[in-house]
Amino acid sequence: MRRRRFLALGAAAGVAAVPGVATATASAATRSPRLLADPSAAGASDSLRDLAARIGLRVGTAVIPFDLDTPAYAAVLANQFSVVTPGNEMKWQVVEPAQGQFDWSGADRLVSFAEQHGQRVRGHTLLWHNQLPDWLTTGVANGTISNSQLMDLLEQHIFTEMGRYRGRIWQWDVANEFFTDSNPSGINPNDFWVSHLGPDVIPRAFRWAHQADPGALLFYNDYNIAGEDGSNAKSDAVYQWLQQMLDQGVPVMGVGNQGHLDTQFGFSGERMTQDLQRYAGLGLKVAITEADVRTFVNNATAQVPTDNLAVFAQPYEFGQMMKACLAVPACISFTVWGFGDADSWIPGFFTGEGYATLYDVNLNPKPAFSELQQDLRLAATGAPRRVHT
Ligand code: 9MR
Repeated sequence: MRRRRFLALGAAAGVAAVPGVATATASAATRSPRLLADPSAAGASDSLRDLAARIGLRVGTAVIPFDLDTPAYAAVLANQFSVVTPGNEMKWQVVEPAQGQFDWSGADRLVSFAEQHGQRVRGHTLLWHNQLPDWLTTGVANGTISNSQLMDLLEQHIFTEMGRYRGRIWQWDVANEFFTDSNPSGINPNDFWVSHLGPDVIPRAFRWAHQADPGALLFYNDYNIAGEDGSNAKSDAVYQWLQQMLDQGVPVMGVGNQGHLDTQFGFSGERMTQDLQRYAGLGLKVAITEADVRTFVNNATAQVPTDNLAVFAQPYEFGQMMKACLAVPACISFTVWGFGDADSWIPGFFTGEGYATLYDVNLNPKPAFSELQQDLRLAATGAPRRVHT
């Protein structure tokens, strides 16, 4: 009963069910920025999105909707990418800053940009310990929100947000970052949600999400779960948990490996391939969801690497991630976490680091861009045959 009420609330907010996949293949007339950069006779340009399209892959990026006001930013976004993820604008803290008061402005803007440019949307994220609204965390801390009310609020949140965008989101990151970084790894008992509601909150969220938008691909998303840590313990734990979830009929449909790398740490592209393949072996889709590769830089403004070798290591690691995705047919999207160094979250979070994206601070493509383009070109067309005479 309660579920129906929440669905009705979504409808009352004026949100009709729109077939999202259909809108994602918008007509040529609505894709004009791309057509300007897509003049070849074959109808396929050298953009990341067009090369990837030839093998059924989508290339995405996190977006800051405010940046759409900058024409150069909007042009790169439209020309190069076929999936968008709101970096922050679908998080609970942003969409419901005061209880019962909603701000969908950033998310709406991004979804409509995507639909106008033949892009799909990755929704991010419904169940996470971070970027929760103050009214929620304060209420839980001071006891005015009980655990059972917290569960109801989560259910309502999922139905409200997914109901609003029902049919227009390709993949949803339903649950984000629940596993510990220890060896062995497991669901973090100290996580905000798990400590209050127990680990069963995660499968519950997936079941609600499936009811709220039955057409959306529902993802579990985390970092260091495909080749990034030496032990692979976190990947093992996530894999076992996914097996359990699927055995219980929980509608988990995909695994997102974030792909936040740093040139100072080891990383195995081969292991990433194996881990993605292993998830795919469970019948799941896989995706790289937040790729970036950071390194030490001179300062946060110019973001010039301090180590000469970093300009080789950075594109190499991007290329290794792309090759892992390309090798696994179930890998349906490769998303970077912002495409320009000026917009990246890295300098604000990692002292002394930056240079983490595909474009420099002036929005010029870097070697990492060429690396991905070359990988995609080879994947799309194959190497030309040798001529021996
Ligand atoms: O890019 C996001 C940044 O603007 C926020 O300040 C930050 C808050 O934690 O979250 C960033 O995005 C995160 C994503 O939602 C989940 N994986 C890690 C990302 C980087 O922190």
